[in-house]
Amino acid sequence: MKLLHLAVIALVVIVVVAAVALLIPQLTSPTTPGTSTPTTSPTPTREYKLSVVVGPQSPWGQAAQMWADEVYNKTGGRVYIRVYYSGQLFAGQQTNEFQLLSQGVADFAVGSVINWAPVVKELNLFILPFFFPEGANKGDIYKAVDAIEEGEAGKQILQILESYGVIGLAWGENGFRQITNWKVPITKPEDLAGLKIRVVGSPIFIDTFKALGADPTQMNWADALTAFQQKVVDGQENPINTVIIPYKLWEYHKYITIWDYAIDPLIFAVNKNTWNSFDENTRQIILEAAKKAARWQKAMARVGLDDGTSLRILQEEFKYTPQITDPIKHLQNQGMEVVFLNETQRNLFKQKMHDVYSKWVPTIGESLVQKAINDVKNKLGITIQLP
Ligand code: X2X
Repeated sequence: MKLLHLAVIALVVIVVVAAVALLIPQLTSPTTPGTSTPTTSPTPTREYKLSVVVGPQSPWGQAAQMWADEVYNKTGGRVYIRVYYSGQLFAGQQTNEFQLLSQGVADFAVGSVINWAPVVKELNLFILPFFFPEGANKGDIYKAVDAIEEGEAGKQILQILESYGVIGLAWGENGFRQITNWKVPITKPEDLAGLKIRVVGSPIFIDTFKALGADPTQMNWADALTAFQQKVVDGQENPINTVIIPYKLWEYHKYITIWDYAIDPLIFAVNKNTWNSFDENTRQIILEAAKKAARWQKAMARVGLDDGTSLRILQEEFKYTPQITDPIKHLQNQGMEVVFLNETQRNLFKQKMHDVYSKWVPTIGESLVQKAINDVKNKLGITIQLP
């Protein structure tokens, strides 16, 4: 009798464990805007890994999950992509992400070009300091980014990625990078003198900040918040909607200067072998899902900072209104002092960039830089002047 009891208990335990194991993929794949919970029962053949540097509090991380959810839903659960947030796949060393993707350790990534730029030198195009023109109208600078991504320069960049075994499916955006610090409002290059600034691992940042008289130090994002907290560094630079707000940087820094000095596009990408392993129909689903998530994500990165286009995209196409639609006001409400640079002030910074351009334009490739200049000229009629 005792034995029978034990057998029944063991059976119950086995059934419960099996049920929980089956449920786990759904539980760890939260629904993001624009997606719904899968209706078909999942039969994933294996787990695909997607790498992202930030956490789920950023629209960058949320879009990665949105992409994964959409693929899962549209393939009826056949393709299950697990999002590894906050650099889990590369143990916090964010400049390693591209290699892991190109080797297939990660199958997918929503990656920042900045983190990939140490490997793919051409990607430094986007971080050429003060390259992107403000233009005459609010939002022109964003149109210049689109012109390059959709133009000849963008096409060449995607071909270059492919030669490394990485297929770029859609362009998202971390955003224009703005500088924050706890010490002084920055209105002119001299204000940066001696300020310790945390920068990302691409060497162009070191050259740029040294040329401005600052004291740059490379650090992974995984270690940055502690460094801000302990004032190991005085400042940092990152985009407002995707990093500064989600990570509440006002808790460390009082001052922010909107100087749009570098753009950080994201690329929704897949390892080439992984891509080739899918049939045509599945590839189409993955591509469409990437485009949709990237469109939502790019609008989230720009909302309240462009000419109103992004808010319209979110509301009309996605039936989604973000919690914060006026990010600048939000920063001010949190106690930040926001400095805007006019064109003359911005030019004072740009004029200091001569040596950075002499070194980096040849590294990126003169012809690619020229293609980007032409893309902007052809689309917007704006002529980019190099320092
Ligand atoms: O590390 C950064 O500053 C971040 C989060 O913006 C990137 O991954 C480039």
